[in-house]
Amino acid sequence: MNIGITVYPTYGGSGIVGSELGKELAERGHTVHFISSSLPTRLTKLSERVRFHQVKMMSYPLFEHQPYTLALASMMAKVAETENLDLLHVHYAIPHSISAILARESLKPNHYVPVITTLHGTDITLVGADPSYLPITRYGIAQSDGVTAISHYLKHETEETFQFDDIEVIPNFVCKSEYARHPVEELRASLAPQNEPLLVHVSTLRPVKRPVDCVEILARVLKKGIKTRLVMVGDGSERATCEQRARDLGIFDQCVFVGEQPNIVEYLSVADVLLLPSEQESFGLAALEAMACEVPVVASRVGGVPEVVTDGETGFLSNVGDTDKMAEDAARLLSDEELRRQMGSRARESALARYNTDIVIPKYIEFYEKVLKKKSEAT
Ligand code: GMT
Repeated sequence: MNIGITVYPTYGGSGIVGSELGKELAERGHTVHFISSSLPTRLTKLSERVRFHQVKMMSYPLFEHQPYTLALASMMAKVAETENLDLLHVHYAIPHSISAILARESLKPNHYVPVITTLHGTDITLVGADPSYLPITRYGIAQSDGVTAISHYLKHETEETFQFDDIEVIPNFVCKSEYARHPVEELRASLAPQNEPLLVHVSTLRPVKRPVDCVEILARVLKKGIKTRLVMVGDGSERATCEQRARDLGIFDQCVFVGEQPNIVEYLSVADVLLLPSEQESFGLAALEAMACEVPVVASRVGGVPEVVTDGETGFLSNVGDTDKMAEDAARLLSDEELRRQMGSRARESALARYNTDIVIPKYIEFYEKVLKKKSEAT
């Protein structure tokens, strides 16, 4: 198949999922055309089967805001026509579905390019549900030729908010060879000079991830007499607040803020516990990636997280903001190596049994075929 994929190139899990999906599809013999404002961060290698088409935007004094949705639609239509795309698959509904629908309609009746939308989370629960975007998000979903959601939770939320239920749940995935714990002694020595156990948090450090809770958890674990350090991977608006809170609590020296990192697996390979205290999480890709690297997860019981992390088996779940309980769980894991090892190995087992690429990528291919078949039968 000839597949067009659009993602947010620089920010968040939906871009990672779309990019990794493209790479996996190319490995299975499909040709993937990424259509985006810049090269998606995980897309380091382009090839004959993985191509990139940059959306260009003309600036004009009249435009207070540049109309990216339209520029994206134009590029999608151009690529669909010149590369004879079989379908357009967009990740995150706003505004990608709308652009794709415009592109599809602009090419009719010469070429019908079906639009598949994958819902990732805040495109439904936060941004899409806001009155300023709700009607157009509903339109984008309803007019798509196929819709998938990354968790049962998100499917349910979409049904509730948009009264739309024709949604296939296709979860996020990990590649078992890429996401595996491997020895990274040098990194461990630099992050834990006295061989302290490490709490690790990986996110875009936005308010919805509640990264400040990680600092609160660290303070409570230290109070219990467990020497540990906190590694914060990623960057975002809350970084300064986290740093300030750590200074206020007098534990700044026990924190390492490493910013955005290209090789997350290395940081997961040194982690003893992953902290994910999010306010909202439709899936929790960071939890899945940690689990694949044998890291037990201490997370909030929100959204799709309980579908990924089994409380008491592969990690521990708590109510949002309950940093006392999260600290208790983290301390329990840090002070019991056998428990940590058992939970870590169960975590990898559980991640690979349900979310390995060999299981999930074929689901996307089957879904594409189903949508294409439905369209060809209708014409
Ligand atoms: O967090 C967002 O605002 C959007 C999105 C993203 O691009 O990171 O996150 C969602 O998609 C991820 C990948 O499918 C999921 O793992 C996250 O749980 C989900 N975030 C939320 O629902 C807050």
